[in-house]
Amino acid sequence: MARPPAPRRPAAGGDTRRAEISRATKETTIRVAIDLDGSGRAAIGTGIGFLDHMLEQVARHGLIDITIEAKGDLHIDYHHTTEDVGIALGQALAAALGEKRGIRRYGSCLSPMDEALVQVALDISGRAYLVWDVAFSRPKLGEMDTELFREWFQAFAANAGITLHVRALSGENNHHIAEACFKGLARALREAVALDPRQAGRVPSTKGTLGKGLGTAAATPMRARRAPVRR
Ligand SMILES: [Mn+2]
Repeated sequence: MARPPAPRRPAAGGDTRRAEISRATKETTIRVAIDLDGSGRAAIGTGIGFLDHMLEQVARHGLIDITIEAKGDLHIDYHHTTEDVGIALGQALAAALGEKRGIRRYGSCLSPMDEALVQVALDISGRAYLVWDVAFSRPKLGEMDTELFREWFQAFAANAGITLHVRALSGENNHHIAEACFKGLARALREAVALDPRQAGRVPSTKGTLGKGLGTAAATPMRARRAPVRR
C-alpha cells in the first residue's frame, strides 16, 4: 500500500484552517477532509450507518465541514473502521489547527438529549488524555457495538492531541446517550477551536507552545483511564 501523503494545510499566516488526511492500512482505507471554519456540512460514508449519523452531528453542531470516505474490513467487525476513522479525524484536526495560534483552547458542553445528560470538557493541550465514564446497557446500537464508542473517542483524542473528558450523568436510552456524547463533543470543539480576538494570534499557553502542530499529536503517547462507572 502506498505511503499516505503528509497532511496538507495552508502555510503559517494563511487564513484557512483546513486539512486533508489519507490513511491506508491492510484493514482500512480512509480519506478525511475538514474545514474548522465551515458551516457544518457533512459528507460522511464509513459503511457504518450509526457512526455516520454520529459524525454528522460533530460536523453540524461543531460548525466544522467534514468529509470522510472510509472503506474497512467490516466483514470482520466494526472495530478497525471505527478506530481508524477516529485516528484520521483526530490527525486532521491537529493538522488544521497547526500551531494552535489564537484559539480559545478550552471547550465544554453539558449535552442533554431527552433523559440523557452528558458532560464533555476538552483542552486542546497537545497532551492526549481520555477520561470516559459512559455506560451502555445494550451491547449494540443498530449493527454497531456500543463498546466501540469509547474506542472512537480514545483514537480521536490520542491523535488530535487533546485532553477529553466525557461523562454520562444520566440516561437510559442508549441511542440518546451516544448521541449526547457526540453532540457534546461537537459543541465543546466548536468553542475550543474558535479564534479568540483577544488572543491576537498568540499561542494560548504560558509555555508559548502547545506542541509543534503537525505530527506531534500522533506521536504523543496516549494515556487513558477508565473512570469508575457509577450506577
Ligand atoms: Mn439520532
